[in-house]
Parts: sequence; structure tokens; C-alpha cells
Amino acid sequence: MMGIVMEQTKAEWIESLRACRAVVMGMARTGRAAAGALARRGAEVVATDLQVAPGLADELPGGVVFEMGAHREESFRACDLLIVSPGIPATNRYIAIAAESGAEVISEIELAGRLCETPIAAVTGTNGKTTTAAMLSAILGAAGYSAPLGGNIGNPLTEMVEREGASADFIVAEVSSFQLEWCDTFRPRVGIITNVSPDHLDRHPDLDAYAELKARLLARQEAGDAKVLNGDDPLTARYLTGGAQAALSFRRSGAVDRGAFQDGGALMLARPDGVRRICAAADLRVAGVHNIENFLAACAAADFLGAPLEAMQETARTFEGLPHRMEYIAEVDGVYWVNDSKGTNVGATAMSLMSIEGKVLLIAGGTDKGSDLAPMEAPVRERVRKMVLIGEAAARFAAFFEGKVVLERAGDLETAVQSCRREARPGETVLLSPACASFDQFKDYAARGDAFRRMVKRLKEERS
Ligand code: UMA
Repeated sequence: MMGIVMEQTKAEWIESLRACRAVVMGMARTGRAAAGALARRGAEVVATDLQVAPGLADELPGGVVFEMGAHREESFRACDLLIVSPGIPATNRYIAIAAESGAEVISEIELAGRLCETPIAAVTGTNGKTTTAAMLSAILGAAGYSAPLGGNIGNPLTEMVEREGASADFIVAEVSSFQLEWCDTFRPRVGIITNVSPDHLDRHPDLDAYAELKARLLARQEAGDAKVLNGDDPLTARYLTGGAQAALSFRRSGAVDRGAFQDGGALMLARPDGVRRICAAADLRVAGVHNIENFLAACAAADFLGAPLEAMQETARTFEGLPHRMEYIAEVDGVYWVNDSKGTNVGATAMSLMSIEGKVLLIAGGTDKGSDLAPMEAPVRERVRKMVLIGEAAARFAAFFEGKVVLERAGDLETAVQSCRREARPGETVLLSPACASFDQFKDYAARGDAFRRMVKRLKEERS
């Protein structure tokens, strides 16, 4: 079987799966969705994972061969197509074995794109991509379109395409840099890059390589498509030039030719036929300057896809935000508790700190990604009264912030919460925004945020 070439239609490629031997590597959410989609289209599928996951055979179509507990070199040598889960680094030796044996290596997002005839609006970027994608889906929904949301947010895009592709007007996809690593022909009708700042530098060689991966989202776009880029972020704005697609941008610090921008207290849309006011920045139900950026990006994309101003205005008033992203949990004895467990990198935590009024007790740390901590220094000095450190990264964070802010090494989240409970004064905010991944102590950032929410709710109950 050949890789998809530009002359080959999607239908032809799908037909070719009947003669395809596929290996799906990783049997978590991504792998299960991909293995099912391929088997249903007639491919011979080997599903493999280093871990054993019981119950998989009941979940997947008959005929799928399971190689669990270890990978088998022979299977990688013999396959035509390899689907790699996002959690597996590109340097994995089995990927090299398959590629050297002539297999095409793709991600599950690439697979979803090949299976999908519905226009896709895809959002990537270091921070804000989940919220921007959710806002875009909400605006399109308010405009009367069916625009379900999938991808990195948690439900694999392939699953979404299979379930709703035929009935949806648009599919809104949140896409991570890991998922773009193995993308080749993925071509969204609209591609948004929210921003690029240091993250995942344990997986990508440097910031430039990471930005280039993000830009891969736009590489296959053609006339009739659009890219939406952050005009205030030089690493992102550099992709505004070149390409046959329409170039839209969003900015908080000045007008744009086409896209959306903030003008004092107003949020504006710049269209080919003139500038229109969307709403006041204060109309947004979600707090924080980063959410103004997310909303502007979503509006620029939604306008390109045909949504009217009223749908944007309604979404501004009603969109409540997402769990684990500056999620307000409770006030206990005058102290505000906020869950920003999705703040998994330095840029996200810096941004979250700047969106809070008053002093902050910051709970940070977790799995160390080795990022430069300098971008956090000014926000920490300005806003943080005390930093309480947890997880593997605690020692490096402590060494960097020593003498810059009051520090405590709490070890784990429960101890950190108890310490903040004792220390925080009325009017202050206790913020969990770790600037780190969670894998040292939790399954993922959502499990960490859920645990934090439970602990805070318990504190609240103890008071009432
Ligand atoms: N494995 C092998 N061999 C290896 C290494 C790993 O078999 O050599 C197996 C592991 O045992 C595991 C699987 O491969 O079973 C890897 O699964 P995965 O980590 O890719 O998990 P999924 O459940 O498929 O989740 C992925 C995304 N995970 C990552 O990017 C790490 C999820 O994003 C995403 O929601 C999901 O696909 C659906 O699209 C999570 C994430 O942390 C939320 N994303 C990062 C972020 O947002 O910062 C990028």
C-alpha cells in the first residue's frame, strides 16, 4: 500500500485499506479509536501496547490481533501503515523499524483527516487551544451549525469523525504538537495557532522545532482555507506571510487587517467589508486576558466559517469556561481557591498569575519538563506571596526561585493544600497552576485537578 498522494482521493485511500496491514501502537484512547476505524474499513490490524489492558477484545471489532505487554519487532517490520499514539516519542525504536521497512507512519489525527469529508476547524498552540476550540464550537453551535469538538481535549478525533462526521457541518479539533508529529496531508478548512511558548522541550529539540511542528497544521492548506494567527506573538505571527490560504490574525494590542482585535474596552471584527463591533471585553463571562485572546481567535475563525455577530455575542455572555483552566472552586473564609491544573507549562502559569487580582499562594511543581523558568519570574515576584512546591520538579524550582519569593517544599498536593489553608489570608487566592505535567503523582492533569477540587470542597464542607 502506498502513502496517500495528492492525486489519490480520500475514497481511494480508504478503499486501499482493504489490502493494508496496519499496526496501531499504544492502546489507550487514541489507539482504540484508530484500531476500530481501520478494522471496520477492512484493514488487518495489530493492536500493541507495552501494557496489558483487559477487555480490549470486547471493545474492538473481531479480527484485531492483540500484542500486549510488549511490542513485536516482526509486526513492525511487516506492516504497511503504523499509527503512533501521541504519548510515544518520535525517537521510539519501533517507529524506526517500521519506517525503515517501508511503512507509512501517521498519527491518529492524520488518520481522522483522511477519513473525514466534513470541513475541520483545527486549533493548536501552547496555551488556550482547548478553550479556543470550545469557544469556536460554541459560536458555531449558536449560529445553528452542528460543530462537535474532539481531539487532544480527550475524545479522539477519529471517534468523532466516525460518529458525527456524516451529520456535522464542521468538526472542531484540538490538536497537540505530539499529534502533528506524524501529520502529512491533514488539511483543516481553518487552522488556528493560539501562541507558541516553551513547552514539551523534553520531546522537541528546541523552540523553533516546536513552532515548526505547530505550523505543520497550515502546511497543506489551499485557497479557500484560512489560517488564524496570534498577531501579538512573534513566533506565531511569522507564519502570516506565504501560502495560498486567507491570512487572519487576532491581537489585543492593536488593529488587524483581517481577523479580530481589542480596541480599548471593545472587541472588534475586521472583515473584508469593514470593521464591526462584536461586544465589550467586559461582556465575556470568563475572566482573564488570555480568554480575550482565545475569544478573538474563535471569532475570527467563526466569522470566516459564516457565523454571524449575534452568535459571537451570545457565546461571550454564556460560555462558562472549562474544568482545570482557571476554574473557580470555592471561597473558604474569604480565600479564593482556583484550579488551573491545565497550567502545565511556564507560559500558562505566568499568564494565569497575571489574570488574578490580589496576592496568590501558588501551588506549583510536578513532572519537570526542563523548561526555562525565567518567564515566570516577573509574574511570581509581582503576584505571589508564597510558592508551595510539590513533585519531582520541586528541587529545580526551589533553586531558581530561592531569594525571589517565600518558598515551601510540601511534597504532595494534600500537604500543599493543608499548608495553604493555614497560611492564606482573606482576599488572597490559592492557585494550583503547576507549570509542570502531572505524571509523577497523577494519571494526568485532569486527575490532579479533580483531586484538588475534592480537597477544596472538603475544606468548604468542614466550615459549613
Ligand atoms: N505505549 C506503548 N509503547 C511505548 C510507549 C507507550 O505501547 O513505547 C503505550 C502506553 O502504555 C499507552 C499508550 O501507548 O497505553 C500511549 O497513550 P497516550 O499517552 O497517547 O494516551 P491517549 O489516551 O491516547 O491520549 C492521547 C493524548 N495524550 C498525550 O498526548 C500524552 C491525550 O492528550 C488526548 O486527549 C487523547 O490522545 C485523545 O486525542 C492528553 C495530553 O496530555 C490530554 N495532551 C498533551 C497536552 O495537552 O499538553 C499534549
